[in-house]
Amino acid sequence: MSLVKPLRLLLLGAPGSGKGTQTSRLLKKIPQLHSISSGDLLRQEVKNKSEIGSIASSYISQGKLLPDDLMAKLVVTNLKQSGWLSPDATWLLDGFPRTSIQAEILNNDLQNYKAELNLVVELDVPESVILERIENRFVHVPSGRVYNLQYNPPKVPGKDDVTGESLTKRSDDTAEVFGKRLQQYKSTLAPLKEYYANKGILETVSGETSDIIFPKLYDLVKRKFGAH
Ligand code: G5P
Ligand code: MG
Repeated sequence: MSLVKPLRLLLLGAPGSGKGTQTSRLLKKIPQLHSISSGDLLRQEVKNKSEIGSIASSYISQGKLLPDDLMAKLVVTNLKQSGWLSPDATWLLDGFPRTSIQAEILNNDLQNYKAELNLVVELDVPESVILERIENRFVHVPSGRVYNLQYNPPKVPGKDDVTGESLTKRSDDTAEVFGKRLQQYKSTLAPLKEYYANKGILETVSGETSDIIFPKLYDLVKRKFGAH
């Protein structure tokens, strides 16, 4: 699909709701789309043993959110370095902003470039199906590609389909940390949704599986931004 106007999309959703999965599918369908996942950025920092990485690893393994200003700086710097702070750029954010303070900081920065978010989609997936998904998740940290042993297993066990490099488990993909992440998500969601509802750009798509959600998400983007 080609878009008739720039799309700047935020995907909201509980841990394991399929933000990364939907991002990969959209990237395949919309050639001009780019994406940034705040969690992937942090995991790369941890892997590279950077200063931010050493701060991030303890927050992540405890299922706690990093400070708002640090997250905003990390993501906005990345947008800038990628050359996407322009009114013509089309991109999506996965996992940031996830507090209303982060949303305000981001909005102030994007306003300076006339590149504010113009669509926010909440992925609404029943809690009951999520835990099993992440207990079976393996990730390829350099690319952010995700696998699930049942749902989308790698072609060669333990290896990334594209690079052949080893897959790893996330430190926060345990039942205990998942519980904390879910609580955290619920406690910040209402003000965040209100922030974007007030801007008139909030939509929700619901479903038990990513296969049910994707066509709804794709149709929504097509209806609002697409040519064909
Ligand atoms: P992240 O990395 O942003 P979460 O917790 O928001 O992490 P997560 O876990 O990455 O979100 P997801 O991307 O929504 O989940 O889900 P996914 O990876 O696509 O799918 C989950 C699994 O299910 C995969 O194995 C996939 O293959 C499988 N799957 C998908 N669809 C289906 C299906 O239909 N059926 C089945 N059976 N399986 C399916 O954040 C991590 C941490 O980083 C910090 C925090 O510490 C956070 O906890 N952080 C931030 N801190 C502060 N502010 C921010 N903005 C921060 N962003 C990150
Ligand atoms: Mg993810």
